[in-house]
Amino acid sequence: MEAPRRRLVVVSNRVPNFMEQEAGQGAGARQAGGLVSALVPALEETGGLWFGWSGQTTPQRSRTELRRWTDSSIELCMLDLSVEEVKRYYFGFSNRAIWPLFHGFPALMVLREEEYRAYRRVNRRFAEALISELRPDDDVWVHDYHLLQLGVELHNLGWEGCMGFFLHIPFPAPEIYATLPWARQFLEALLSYDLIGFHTKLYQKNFLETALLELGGGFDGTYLRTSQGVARVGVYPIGIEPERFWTWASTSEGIQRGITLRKSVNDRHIVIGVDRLDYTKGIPVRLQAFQRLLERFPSWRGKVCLVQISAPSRTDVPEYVQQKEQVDRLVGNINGRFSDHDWIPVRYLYRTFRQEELAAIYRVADVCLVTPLRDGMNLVAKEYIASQTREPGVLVLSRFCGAAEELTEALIVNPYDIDGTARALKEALEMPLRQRRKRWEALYKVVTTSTSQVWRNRYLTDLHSAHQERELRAP
Ligand code: ADQ
Repeated sequence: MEAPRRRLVVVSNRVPNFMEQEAGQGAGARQAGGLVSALVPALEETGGLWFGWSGQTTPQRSRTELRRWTDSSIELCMLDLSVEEVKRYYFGFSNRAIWPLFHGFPALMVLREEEYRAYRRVNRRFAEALISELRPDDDVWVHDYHLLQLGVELHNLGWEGCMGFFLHIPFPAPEIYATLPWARQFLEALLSYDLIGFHTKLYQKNFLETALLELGGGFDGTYLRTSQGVARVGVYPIGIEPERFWTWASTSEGIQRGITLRKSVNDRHIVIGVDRLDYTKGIPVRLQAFQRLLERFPSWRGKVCLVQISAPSRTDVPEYVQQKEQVDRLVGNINGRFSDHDWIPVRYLYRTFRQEELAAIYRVADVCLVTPLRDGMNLVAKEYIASQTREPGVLVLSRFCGAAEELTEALIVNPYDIDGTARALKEALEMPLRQRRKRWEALYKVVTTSTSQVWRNRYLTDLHSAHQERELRAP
């Protein structure tokens, strides 16, 4: 069903880097991430606005002057943050408190009151800067964990229009969430949105259980009603634009790139891993599982290469520095132990690729090994499936990512179980074509049905009806 055409205002921590790409600085950089390609078509349809941090910093907090960039259909509107704000709100509270907590790693959570206060202040600054840009019939769609409190701040400034929130990361189980000292404030803040969206039923269930425990009230299957407010709560698994990946992988350039990669490993089997270098993505356990394959099944020695592509991420955060050191060490150990004069088992590329390049690499990979310890959705799994042909490879997928709720025909593994993952990897490498094709056809159907377009249209349709309901209920 097509959503009605009102102006869409997307708010996220960062705006897409269209300006850099336009200036040619984006050469070699990622052109469009999952979120950008999911939302840009909707913004283009309605002449939309994307609002967020510019990525620029000022030495001190200064008067907010918005930066603007526009093309024929999309407007970017950005604010700068001070060095201190970025340190406390972004690297601090967002990425060292909420990120580990929501991914179920409370022991990695670094809690500092001044960082929480900075988080609140920056959410307020976003609201103050955004409110003057809004028109009464805009649809405001706020994205992700950096801006959980933006809705309540907009509300305090008098915004009564349509406003939804989507969480791209998991929502943790109630007993884990309860370790956050400001647990209640965040729940109350979320209730100012008309619609709260999650990737999976599990995250929705975790949120509802938490909210009902903490705030009381009830859920009727659509609306959560508590003494603190009412919000619609729903499940919207994000998808990709599958035809883009298929097309990229099929261009002559893509095919050539695939041939070059295959030749470079002397036609050996290729296992691919692609992620941001993040401790939630399970890169060390993936390397260990690959090592276990070589240990336990020696006939695979010399016959398979793991190509691990890791995009640098949050390199200023200590946990990410440690993760990189661990990955570097593991790659070195495996290669030192198993390499032969004509074979290096792990090829490790620590950089960003363009999505066209990734599509070509996905196409020639015999196995895609996706092993997050916890991941909101994981788009790489869907991109891999979209890039395959009638001679498809096999997806080995962690049960702890959102994608596992939909991609049930993948070989599902518990990434903590290194032996089990190594066995699944062997099974994937040895799977006969008929079985690969059967699994892939089922997965391809999911990926081409549950696309990014379906995701945003379903979300926006529900957002409108949630807002209309709220208006009807208003005194
Ligand atoms: P991410 O944690 O960034 O997103 P993911 O869903 O895997 O994770 O998306 C990563 C995107 O970056 C993919 O489009 C992938 O192609 C791209 N990418 C990864 N490594 C790359 C590299 N080396 N070079 C270039 N591109 C690379 C968050 C949540 C996820 C959720 C998404 C969308 O953490 O769980 O799926 O948002 O909601």
